[in-house]
Amino acid sequence: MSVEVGIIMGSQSDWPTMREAAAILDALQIPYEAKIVSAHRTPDRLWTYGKTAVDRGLKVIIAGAGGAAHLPGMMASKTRVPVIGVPVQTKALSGVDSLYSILQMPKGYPVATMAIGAAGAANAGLMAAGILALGDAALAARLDAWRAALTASIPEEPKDE
Ligand code: RP5
Repeated sequence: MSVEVGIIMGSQSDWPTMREAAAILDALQIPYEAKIVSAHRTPDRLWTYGKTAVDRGLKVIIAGAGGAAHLPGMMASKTRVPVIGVPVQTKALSGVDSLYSILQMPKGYPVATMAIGAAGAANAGLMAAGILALGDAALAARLDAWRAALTASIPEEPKDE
């Protein structure tokens, strides 16, 4: 079976964040590919990735970038495969720049935008899992179990640490 989830990011420096999405996919036994695809530094790579996404069987693309984070939006403009955007935290503006760049898409080209940073990347993995689980009962069961385990791990009362 072909890989159904693509994780793309603008730079190697985004990987520590985007690896959180990969960790979720690993935990749920969802195959994925991870690629560096920069809207500004490798625009031809972005173009080809978007142009071939449907034919290659991708069902969800998770795209993370920081700063002038045009990667998720440009990918959404190039393919109808759903794009989940992850705003990577930046030094200069703490990722608010990334968030606004990804979130404020014009009508017609949506990007499902997550929270800034590691939590957003993990949630992108879970969102991708939820989408794929709509048509995959075994994955749905694994996702339900993952969620139940998280709930079970939360204590009822706080303790001194
Ligand atoms: C963006 O610029 C990347 O997504 C990254 O978050 C940011 C900084 O990239 P590097 O200068 O670390 O390669 O394109």
